[in-house]
Order: sequence, then structure tokens, then C-alpha cells
Amino acid sequence: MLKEAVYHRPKGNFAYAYKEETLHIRLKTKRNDAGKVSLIYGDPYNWKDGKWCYEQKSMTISGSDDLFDYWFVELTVPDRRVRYGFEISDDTDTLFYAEKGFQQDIVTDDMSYYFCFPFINPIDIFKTPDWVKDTVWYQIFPERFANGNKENDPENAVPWASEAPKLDNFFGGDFEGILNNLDYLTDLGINGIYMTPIFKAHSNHKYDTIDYMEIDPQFGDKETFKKLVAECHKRGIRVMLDAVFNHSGQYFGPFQDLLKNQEKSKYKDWFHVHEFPVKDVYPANYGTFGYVESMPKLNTENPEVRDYFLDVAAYWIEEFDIDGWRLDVANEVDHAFWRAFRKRVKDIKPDLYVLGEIWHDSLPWLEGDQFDAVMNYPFTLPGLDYIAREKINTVDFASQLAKSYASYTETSNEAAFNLLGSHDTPRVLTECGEDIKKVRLLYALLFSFPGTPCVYYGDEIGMTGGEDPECRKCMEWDEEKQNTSLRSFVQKFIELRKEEASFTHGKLRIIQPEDSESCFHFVRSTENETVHFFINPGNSSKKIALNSSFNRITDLWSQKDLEITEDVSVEANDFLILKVK
Ligand code: ARE
Ligand code: CA
Repeated sequence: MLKEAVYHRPKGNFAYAYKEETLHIRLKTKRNDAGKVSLIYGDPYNWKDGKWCYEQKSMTISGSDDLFDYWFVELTVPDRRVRYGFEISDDTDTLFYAEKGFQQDIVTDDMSYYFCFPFINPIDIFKTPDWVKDTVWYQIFPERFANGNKENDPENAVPWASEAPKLDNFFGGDFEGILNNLDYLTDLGINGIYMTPIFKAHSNHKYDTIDYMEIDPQFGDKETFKKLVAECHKRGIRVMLDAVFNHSGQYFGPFQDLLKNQEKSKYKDWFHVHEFPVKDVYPANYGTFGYVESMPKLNTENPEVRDYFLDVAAYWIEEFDIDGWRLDVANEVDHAFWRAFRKRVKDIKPDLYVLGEIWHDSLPWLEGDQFDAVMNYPFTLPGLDYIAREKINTVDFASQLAKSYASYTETSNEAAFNLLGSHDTPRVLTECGEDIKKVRLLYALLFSFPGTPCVYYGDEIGMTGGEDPECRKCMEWDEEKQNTSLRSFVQKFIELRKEEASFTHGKLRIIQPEDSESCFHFVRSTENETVHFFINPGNSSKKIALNSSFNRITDLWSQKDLEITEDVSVEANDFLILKVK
């Protein structure tokens, strides 16, 4: 056994309280090295005749990447305190591994040898809102979804879809346009809307905020917004807004005051001034988002700035009853700010969804004191590489997904915001070279994987579009131009997801592919059922061996029961979902 590859640490994604009396524990070992791992565990105070009383529970592999197997066990701990170690066997020997390293035999007379989860205190348990895993989101870029009121169009607005989207053109999308089409969303099965910024701002994307306390007049007013949220809630649709607290726009009052009064400005410490006089010209002599001088970076470490933006966040929850905040450029704002943010918003609304926009490893933000989840681009990008671009094979894909999944707690994995694209990326059909079969496969993955899926507006009807701003075309409302069969496919999958508990609550196991041409096979299981998912992006059908231990098998897509004797195969560019009892 390669001992150097064995790793555990009683923290982070390797050990955490999932519930008041439930611990999750992970161990990683070299891929295909350990045949069996079991947890040795017990109450540190439970001794008899000078010996520690322990129990054993076998662990299972939840997934493997190119280097490691990730072992997992869910442990019930009634006394909420535990010492533990691991018994690891390969085909030649058995070793015991704990905080003080490896031993040939179980240690029963020295607690200091073992890893320690001292006590599960409820207040420390990382909880995400229960409703999130049952939500299917629809992302709306308000300027481009629907124009329900021409009166509020910006004066330079052009007729709907009359030209290509640009960095600076307007088509007049607004809240009334969304209100007029809520039935369309309900019919699709949507029960969550994520809107990109809606506050007063200069641009068509509104990430350059002028006033965080005002709705942008081109979208409507506070009354219309209140009506929109109420209508959504009536339909069981949750509403999440976009918080741009990393930077403001250059016309944000405090920044304008800084430009005017310079060192005398009472806002001089609200930004990252490099030198005075501050000038809003390129290159900016103050901190900005990227190199965008129209987006001055806010000094969120300044208590005045922190208090101002926590009040903003609180206002839109208290006054408009929103259900979530998506946090823009979340990784560039200090952790202290986000800890204060979580405390403030959860005190107002404990089941508010706090979603960070982070494109890379985000564990430091996902340990329970900051975000509930992040936008899961580490799911999106390998999925596009595997199915859309055919850049990686099944072994690579299974490895990348298993690795990113094992990097987080189940708690945040269950609330992960899974997406195939957004207003920042090319549309999925364009990524798939306009091959609808590939898009269907990606949706099959999106709606089956643990987390909460999001449909980017118009993707469900086969809209195309490259990099921003091309991915922000006006929504296509002419049914003749919509791919209505793709829409029905999406609608059916959302329905299936709502009917089958394993899609939203099943524990994940990613099966190691036999070879690079195999289907991508993963399993989701609850107490009463197990569902096997097979994704075959290849150009030939693939037979799958049905395990004889299954007694009843249902093909969930066709709703047909299968005989065990039948040879079952997954067609090319297709998927198969088998529920076994
Ligand atoms: C647009 C064009 C730019 C152009 C700029 C000029 O896209 O090419 O230079 O205009 O002004 C908003 C608008 C954008 C606009 C941008 C800047 O929506 O249209 O750009 O403002 O004005 C990284 C960040 C991530 C960020 C993306 C864009 O980590 O937080 O870059 N996403 C958020 C929002 C955006 C928004 C902003 C931030 C600014 O979602 O919509 O842009 O508020 C890799 C990296 C990621 C990187 C990602 C995308 O994966 O790992 O870190 O994201 O690429 O570039
Ligand atoms: Ca309008």
C-alpha cells in the first residue's frame, strides 16, 4: 500500500458535522490501492477494563480521480463526540492509520493516537436551505428577457431583437416583461428565478451600480418589483438577486463625491485609492474590477462600507422578501465581510440562499461561515469538455467530477448551483456545435447530478450565442423559431426530477469507468431506492451489464419495466436512467 497517498484531516471536506448527530468522514488513498477501508470509532470516554471500546464501520468509495480513491462514511454519533481512525487493507496487508500515523495493530490504550471530532455543537453545523435542492432555477438577464412596457425603455433602445446584442445597446427588457411570462416559466417547471443586477446603473448589464437602493427605471419601480416577487411566490417560484459588492459603478454617489472632494471626501476610505488626485481616466489610479475603470473596487474592510452594504442586503430581504443573493466576484471580497454578511442575512431570513460566484476551488468560502454554495463552473466546464467539445474522455470526466465533488462537504454539494452556461459564457447549443443531441445529454447530466440546476434563459428553446455579449440576445418568443421539442425535453426532465427523490436527495457514487470509451455511470441512492445514470456521448451504443442483485428495474425515461435477463444498452449520444428496487 502506498502510505504516502493516504490522507485525512479532521476538518473541512474530510470531516464535518452533517447534522446534530451525524458526521461525514472521508479518507483518500492511492487509486485502486486499498481494497477495503473501515472506520474505527468510539466515544473517547467509553473505556472498559482499561481498554477503549470502539466499533467498526466499512467505508465506500464515492468516486475516484486519476490519482486517488475517495472513501466516505456517514456516522451516527448519539453522544456527539468521537475519536476515530482507519483500518486500511490491500491484498497483502492491513494497516491502521490515525492522527499519529500508521500502526500494525489497533491501539486501544492511547486516545492521543486517534483523530478527534471533539463535540458536535449545533451552532457550528453548516446548514444550507432545505428548499434549494428541490429548486430548478432560470437565469434571467432582465434587459433581454421580455419588454412588457415600452414607456420605460431607455431613449436609445432599439426594437426587440432588431440587432445583435452589443456591450452598450438596449432593447427595453423589464419586470413587466417577466410578469407577463411567468406562466411560461411555471409551465416549464421552473421554481426559482436568478436575475442579474436590477439596481440603478449605467450599462445594460447593471454591474456598474449607481444606486443600490433604487430599481433601474428601465426595469420598472419598487412597486412593480414587489408585485413580481409576490406573483413568483404565489407560483412557488423563489427569487434570487445579484449583489455587486466587490465594486460599484463610477457614478455611485460616494465615488462621485471622492472625485469631487478628493482627500476631503468623507468617502475617501470607501475605495482603494492609489494616489490623489483620484482621476476616473485610464489607467485608473484606484483599485477596480479587472482593468475596468468604470468599476471602482470597494474597500469592504472599512466598517462604514461593510455596514452600508449589509444594510443594502437586508433592505431587499426585509422590504421585498427575496429568497437569495448571488454574490458577484465573491472571491475578491474579504472573508470578514462575507462572515458578517452571512450572519446579517441569515438572522433576517435563516433559509435565504447565499450563492457565491467563484469559478475555482472555493472550500475557504464553504465551511459554513460564508456561502451556502458557489456557481458550479467546475461541473460546467468538464461537462462541456466531455460532451460538447469532445476534448476529454469518460475516464478524465469521471476523474474531474469525482475530484471536485470530494473537495466539498455534502452539505454544499447538495446546494451547488449547477449550470451549463450563463451570461458570462457562450450558450450551450453554440458550445455543442449546434448538435441538439449533445445539448440533451448535458441537460440529462445537469438535472441528475447533485445540486440545484439552473437553465439560462433561452437555452431551453435552442438559442445560440458566443462569448458575452453574443450570449445575451433578446429572448426568442416566436414559437416558430423556438426548438419546442428541446423545450419539451427540458420540461419532462424537470418533471422527472421533481417526481424522483433520488434526483434531489440521493447520495452520489461515481463508478470508475472500465475504459475511456465506457459510458459515464453514476449512482444516486436513498434509503428505499437506487438509480443508475448512464451517459453515452460516444457514437456507438454501449451494452451495460445489469447486476443480477437487482430485482425490479424501471427505465425512468420511458417508464418501462425491464427484465433482468434483457441485455440493456445505451444508444449513441443518449442516456439511460434505471431505477432499481
Ligand atoms: C464586458 C466584456 C469584457 C470587456 C468589458 C469592458 O465581457 O470583455 O473588457 O465589458 O467593460 C460585467 C458585464 C461584462 C463586462 C464586465 C466588465 O457583465 O459584460 O465585461 O462587467 O465591464 C471573472 C471573474 C467573475 C466575472 C467574470 C466576468 O472572476 O467574477 O470575470 N463575472 C462577474 C459577472 C459579470 C460581470 C462582472 C463580474 C463584473 O458575472 O457578468 O461582468 O461585475 C475564467 C476565470 C474567472 C473569470 C472567467 C470569465 O474562468 O477563472 O475568474 O471570471 O474566466 O472571464
Ligand atoms: Ca421596457
